[in-house]
Amino acid sequence: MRIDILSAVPSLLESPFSHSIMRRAQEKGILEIHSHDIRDYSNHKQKSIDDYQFGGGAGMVLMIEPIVAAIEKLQSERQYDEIIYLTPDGTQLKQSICNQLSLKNNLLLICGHYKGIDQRIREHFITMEISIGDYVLSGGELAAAVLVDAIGRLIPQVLNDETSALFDSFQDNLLAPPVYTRPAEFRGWKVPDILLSGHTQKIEEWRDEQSFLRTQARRPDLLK
Ligand code: 6GU
Repeated sequence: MRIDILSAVPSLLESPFSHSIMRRAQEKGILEIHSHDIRDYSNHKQKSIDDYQFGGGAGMVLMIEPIVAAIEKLQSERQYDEIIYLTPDGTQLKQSICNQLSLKNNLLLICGHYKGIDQRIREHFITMEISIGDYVLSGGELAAAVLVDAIGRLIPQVLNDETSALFDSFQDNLLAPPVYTRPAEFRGWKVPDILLSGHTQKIEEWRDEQSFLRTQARRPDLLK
């Protein structure tokens, strides 16, 4: 999979993909991430990319020309399955959306800033609008990083058997069960006996039960 990200602050996107699973996915050649600076597509002398909004009001708006120039340059090089705008008024991200997007070959993500991007870009180029939750971030970059991480780890061969996404919280609408590691006792706090028993079948049943109880207690909405 190849993911292109258009941003006014591309340096915000460096670290999130340079470690751990995202880094290994890129080293293995399974995932390619390319960030692009909107400013590189500005025709202005001062390389400006934002302007005051028509009708008045506080806050700048990212202008249409540099973003469209960037989108069309990238589109001339490959066909995108989706062009996704990260915005707090988008569809709220869920695991099911991540699962679907992990099957695509080429995604283009657009990060907003300030008051957002000119509405005409949304109407004529964007195919999906995604929010990562009901709160406002100062820009779409951190949301893009969340989306890329959530999608990237689902691409076949990115995770191995041990880290398999099949056991994640949400993958079957259940939260993950509690986990423990050594020592088996710390300050008198013991790991549940069942996990030390070696009974694979019983352990699996215990985990399923814990998943259910945890979901019932914390996220009853998922069980409906
Ligand atoms: Cl995608 N962008 C911004 N700026 N804020 C957000 C968001 C996105 N999702 C939740 N809050």
